[in-house]
Amino acid sequence: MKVYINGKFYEKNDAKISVFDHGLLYGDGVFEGIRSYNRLVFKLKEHIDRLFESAHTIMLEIPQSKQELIKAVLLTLKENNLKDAYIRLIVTRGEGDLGLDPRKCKGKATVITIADKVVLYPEKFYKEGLQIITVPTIRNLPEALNPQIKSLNYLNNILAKIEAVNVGVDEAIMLDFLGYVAECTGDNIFIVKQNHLYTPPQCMGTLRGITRDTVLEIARKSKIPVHEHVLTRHEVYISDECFLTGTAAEIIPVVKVDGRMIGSGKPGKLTLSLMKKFKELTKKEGVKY
Ligand code: PXG
Repeated sequence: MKVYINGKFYEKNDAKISVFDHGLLYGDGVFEGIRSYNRLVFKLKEHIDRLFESAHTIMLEIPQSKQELIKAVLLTLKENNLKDAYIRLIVTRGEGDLGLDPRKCKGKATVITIADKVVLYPEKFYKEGLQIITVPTIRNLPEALNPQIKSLNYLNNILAKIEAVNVGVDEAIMLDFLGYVAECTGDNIFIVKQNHLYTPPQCMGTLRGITRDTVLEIARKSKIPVHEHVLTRHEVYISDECFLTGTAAEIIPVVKVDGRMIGSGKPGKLTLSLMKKFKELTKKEGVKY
């Protein structure tokens, strides 16, 4: 495997950055997770735009232009001869000293692109649905660390993941600071009630996921009424269908939440139809390499 670091390719074992990099010392940096399907990179522009937005807010100057980063992603995929891949784009503050002051990082930001194969969940869960729970750790407050910033500081979500894994569950619902459903640790959440689609609004401690936006777009085109609306756990429990969305997970049905069966306990009709439409879209849309 070849890894791109600051304009050069390195073999996996030689792909190294400094222990003084503030990405490691403080989680000071931003990232994106991107997917390609059959040599087409899905929603590449949207991911690059979001990376630059995250960087803008944390005042991190990305040394390459958007076009150059797009090139780096495509080149990494070609170098690794990957047809279907998961691409991790990472930009850290770069090498500094042991103080957290970003001004101590005198050089340029570190830009890393890794491309690999990924299977997040076994096929069984896509067919039978996932069981999830609500965990005690809440999503970051927007005024503390805004969830819109895809920063290298994912401890908030990792704590929630640990709480789920501790009781033998693979994914967790995180509530926002008011106790409403925000999202899962690496996925957005949707419910279906009487053929209407609901998902929490992005302002309440929820990442505006690119897969989330794609699903909303597909639903609107299919004339399914969609609502970006605050959701309580009760509304999730009594929903007809529930599913999660994310670049890595794509669309995955949920059949049990906090021990409550969702709908019939099987992946719902609308969920299955959105999964199918999403798959079709990934086959025809994207940047070729
Ligand atoms: N919510 C959170 C908190 C995320 O981190 C999503 C939703 C889905 O967004 P997209 O744009 O992908 O539809 C994410 C992003 C991984 C991994 O390796 C995945 C994400 C984040 C961190 C790691 O599985 N997903």
